[in-house]
Amino acid sequence: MKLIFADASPFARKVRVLILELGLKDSVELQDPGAVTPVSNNDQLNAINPLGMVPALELDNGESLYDSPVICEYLNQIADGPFFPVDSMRRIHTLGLQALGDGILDLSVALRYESAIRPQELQWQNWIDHQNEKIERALDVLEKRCTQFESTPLIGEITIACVLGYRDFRFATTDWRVGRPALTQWFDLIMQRDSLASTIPA
Ligand SMILES: N[C@@H](CCC(=O)N[C@@H](CS)C(=O)NCC(=O)O)C(=O)O
Repeated sequence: MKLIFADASPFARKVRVLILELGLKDSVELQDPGAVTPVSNNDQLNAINPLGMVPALELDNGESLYDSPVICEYLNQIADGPFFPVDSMRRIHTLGLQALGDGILDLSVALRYESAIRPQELQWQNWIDHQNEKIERALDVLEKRCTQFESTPLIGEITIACVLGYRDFRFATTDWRVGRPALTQWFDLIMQRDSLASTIPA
């Protein structure tokens, strides 16, 4: 299998963390296709994911899988892993937590493109403010919910760790830890896992 990824992508990090957690490191070749942005074109990536986004997984039979929740669930399935429980409500809860985390990432990545790529004269402060408010609200929900997170992480917890890592990486000036002591404590603990510690974006 081949994972098309970017070092800075928090969605790709989620998949890389799962690869390590599931002991699949030797079964997945990692390939960085170079710059991936909404305004770049990468024929090799487009052939695997028509949406032109990372991560994308190319299977040995030529089939491609995207996006990160689908890839993670596939890897968990082939390795018979514990990250997507079958028990119905635990499964729904962890998928919900993953959705919340992916939502924060979608907003954060869009804001990153807005500030790093979009020409300054086209940037829209009202839009930026509203995306930031959504993120702050979602982080407040995580502060309340984190005391009930699974003690052995499922896909939801892995996603949230990647969310907070991405906030540190790209948005360090608005520190998410301020006013969120429980989430800070939870993050310090989960970051002791090798899979997360060895994939910190830099
Ligand atoms: N829903 C997708 C989101 C992936 C995504 O947004 N990836 C970004 C990099 S972090 C990307 O490829 N952006 C290029 C683009 O928007 O065209 C997933 O979970 O994999």
